[in-house]
Amino acid sequence: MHDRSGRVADAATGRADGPAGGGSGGAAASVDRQPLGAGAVVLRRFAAAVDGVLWEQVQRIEAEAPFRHMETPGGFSMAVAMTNCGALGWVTDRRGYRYDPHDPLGGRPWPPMPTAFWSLATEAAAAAGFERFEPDACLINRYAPRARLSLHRDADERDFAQPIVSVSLGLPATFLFGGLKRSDPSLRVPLEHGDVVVWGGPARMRYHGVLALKDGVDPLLGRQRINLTFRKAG
Ligand code: MD3
Ligand code: FE
Repeated sequence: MHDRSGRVADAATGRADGPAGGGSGGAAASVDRQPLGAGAVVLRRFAAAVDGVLWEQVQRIEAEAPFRHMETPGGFSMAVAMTNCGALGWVTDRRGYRYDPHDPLGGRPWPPMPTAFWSLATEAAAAAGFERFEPDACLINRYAPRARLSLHRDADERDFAQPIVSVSLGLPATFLFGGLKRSDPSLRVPLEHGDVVVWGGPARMRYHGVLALKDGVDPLLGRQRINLTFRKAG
């Protein structure tokens, strides 16, 4: 499989070029591809080479659009703190879940999606076989120790044929990958700093969540986990 920059993903060896190795010349770092059932693939450490830029950009975004604990329609405060960048941002409040072009805190547009975010997300999608992914929303989740995300589906986007790309930074987490029904058993998947997962096709509507974060200290991010999820929402 080739993308525009001529990078190659080798289905036989299960190795693909990482984002730092794209383009002409230069030694391409490779990353592991681990299929997670139909439609989902873990690209181990795919974002590790650009972690410094990603973390720097998260802090820039946070200065403009701070992390906040949003309220669910049922009146609970989410354990995970969230912000967004890109044309659309995912929000929840007493009125429900939706994508909004404006940050409800202050009413301004969400910060633009940094080019480093866009490149990483589209390269990861291409490595998983989605060549035309054009994300317009990036939800940024921040987990402090003990924060968890209960089992849910992502169903507020317009086109479920579009994949979702997720990037894990900081402390490791255990991801729960369920089935199409809430009661289906779930697979436990460890996700570490730099891991990227592409969820598409039959995996797109599966229930998923994150177990309570274990305390620890990440060398770059400290006592937290950040997850970037890229979506084509509009
Ligand atoms: C599987 N975030 O923001 S990313 C979310 O680690 C969310 O913060 C988790 O679930 C996190 O909605 C998990 C992985 C993920 C994202 C979307 C999916 C897995 C998915 C959509 C469908 C299936
Ligand atoms: Fe989700």
